[in-house]
Amino acid sequence: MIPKSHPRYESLMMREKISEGVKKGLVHETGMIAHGRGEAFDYLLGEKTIPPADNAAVAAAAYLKKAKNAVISVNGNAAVLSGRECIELAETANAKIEVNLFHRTEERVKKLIKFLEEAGGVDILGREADARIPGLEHDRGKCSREGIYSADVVLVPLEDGDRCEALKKMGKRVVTVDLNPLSRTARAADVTIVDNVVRAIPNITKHLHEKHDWDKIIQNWDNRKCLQDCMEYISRRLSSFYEL
Ligand code: PTJ
Repeated sequence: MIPKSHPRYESLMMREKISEGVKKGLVHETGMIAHGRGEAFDYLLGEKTIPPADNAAVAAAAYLKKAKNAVISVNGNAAVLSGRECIELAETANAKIEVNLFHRTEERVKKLIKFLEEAGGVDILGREADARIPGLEHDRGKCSREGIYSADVVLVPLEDGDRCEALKKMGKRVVTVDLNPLSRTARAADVTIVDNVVRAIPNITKHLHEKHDWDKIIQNWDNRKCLQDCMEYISRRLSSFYEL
């Protein structure tokens, strides 16, 4: 048991959740590697929501607010780290949730749907897999016609670059949460929140409750500039590290 007083309590608890998730068959084993990469980038950010990531969370809220059929795509890592928060976001944004996996097995889809239902989710999509994302081979292209296939806005936390690009080619607006500002997903998405899912998802929900000129936010949104701001933040933080 990790004591709450441990200086790295939050980070260690996330590791525990991922590790438990693997044991329960919710998280794919490579999810641990993905998490480790994320952790390294989180360390560079100072494990907090940096200002450009907060701006991106407002832009994400704007896209969700204006969507006609928004879908939150949940994979193994996102479910165990922020399943409850994804459900709250879906309720606030009037969005659907679809379990959609990179390493898809029917068994893991079923387990994850059950996990999300136990956390309070209703009508979770993903089991049916009655449509395909064009251009993606094998099972990772499978999706729900009622969900991702027909969505206009898709929120895909911790996504792989290929799928993000394929969703863009389908004409969708893609919002992602990725701690790595250099990733292909980060660069291909319309809105990239360079933050940990555990902070980013509730942050979008918080912003959805605020009053904003949503159209203007979308009109003025520049994702490349946001990624550049994230890189500059990290560079400034690193170059002044021993002066702090
Ligand atoms: O559950 P599945 O089968 O859908 O598989 C999920 C993983 C994550 C294994 C799969 O999508 C994958 O391999 O993803 P990648 O290509 O490793 O990309 C994951 C990205 O998410 C990387 O850029 C990580 O830096 C980032 N990341 C990892 N943990 C977090 C994160 N971003 C935000 N919050 C995190 N906690």
